[in-house]
Order: sequence, then C-alpha cells, then structure tokens
Amino acid sequence: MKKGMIFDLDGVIVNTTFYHFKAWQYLAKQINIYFDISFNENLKGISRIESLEKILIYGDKEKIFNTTEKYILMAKKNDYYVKLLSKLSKRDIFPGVLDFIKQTRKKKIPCAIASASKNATLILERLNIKDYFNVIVDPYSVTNSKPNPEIFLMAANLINILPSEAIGFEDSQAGIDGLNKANIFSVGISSENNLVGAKLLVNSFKKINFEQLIMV
Ligand code: B16
Ligand code: MG
Repeated sequence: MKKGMIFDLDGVIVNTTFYHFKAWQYLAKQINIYFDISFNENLKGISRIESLEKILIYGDKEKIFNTTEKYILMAKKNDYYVKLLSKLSKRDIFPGVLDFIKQTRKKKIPCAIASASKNATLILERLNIKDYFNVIVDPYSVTNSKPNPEIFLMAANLINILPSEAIGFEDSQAGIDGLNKANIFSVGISSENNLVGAKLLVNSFKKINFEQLIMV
C-alpha cells in the first residue's frame, strides 16, 4: 500500500496555466516576440528562467540579453503574474482534487507539494489550502528543476516515506519524467493524451478511485 502523496501545484491543483500564459505573452510582446496558447505547453512544469530562455529562442533573441537584463525581464513577468493572481479564487481549483486530498488526509496519509513555482506558498495561502499539506517543496529548497527528480525525492523524504511508497501527480512532461526517474508512481493529469510515460493518465481527479490507487 502506498504511504504518501506528492502533488504538483500549477495545472494539478490550481488552474494557473492561463495566468502564466497571459503574463509571458505580456512580457514577450514588449520585446517583439509573439506566441499563442499552444506554445505555452512547452513552458509547463519548467522554471521561470528556462521558460524565458525558451521564449527567447522561439523569438530568435537568445543572444540579445545579458544575465541582468534577463532577471529584469523575469521580474516584469512575475510582477504581472502576481497581479493576475489577485483574481485567483476557489473557482480556479480543479474539480475533485480537494475531495481527493481530504480523503487522503482522513486515512492519515501525508501530502506534499512539489512545485516548480516560486509563487507556490503565495497561491496556497491565497486559496486557504496550505494546511492540507505536510510540506511544501519549491525552488527555494532545491537546486535542480524538473525533470531532475530532486524535488520529488526531497518531498518523499520530508514526509518520511520511500519514493517507491509514494504517488505523484503531475500535468507536465518534465514532472512525469522527474517522478519516473525518482521511482515514484506517476499519475498524469491531462485532458489531452500527451504525457508520455505516466503510469496512470486521467483527465480529472474525479476519475480516480482512491482505494484502488493506493493499492498500486
Ligand atoms: P514561477 P508547477 C510551474 O509550476 C509551472 O507549471 C510553470 O509553468 C512555471 O514556469 C513554473 O512553475 C515557475 O513558476 O514563475 O511562479 O516561479 O506546475 O511545478 O506547480
Ligand atoms: Mg504543473
């Protein structure tokens, strides 16, 4: 029986994808790079700096900005993103996920957050759901970003379970790859059939049978 759950945040618990997209689009426009929502798929689960690098490559501007300028660009994107987050409400939480977490906690199974977002704590606090989680692992606590397994291994360690005793939930390919490298049972949450290597793929927590899942 599995003994712990590790949740990604953006795209698994809360639907921030559109806010990230709007903020990157706003920033990119200022440096004459244009992309639509389909390009945003490439940015899921990866860090802020990696997202910026991808956008610059896409716009053929990867050699233009020095490190300081890149930090200024990222700060602009984040300021805009944080402003958009002020609109965040319980309505942005995906259907079924809170019930699933409540069920998990009732069974005394610990829950961790493993998020690539430096805004993870802010989002959890704003939605008033931080207390559901025993630990929050974010980029402030790890050195390597997904698909490196470090964030997931640290989360498992902090809830005192072995990776093989954990179940991890992810909406990004980088996240699924990281979970698999960590030897954690990977559950892909996606409405498209696009997560390669997920041990289980569903489009919603409503499709997950808790009792069956913890026995995998
Ligand atoms: P921030 P997750 C990730 O969060 C997002 O999926 C990704 O699109 C974003 O670039 C990354 O966080 C960094 O976010 O700029 O807020 O630090 O899916 O790992 O919870
Ligand atoms: Mg995600």
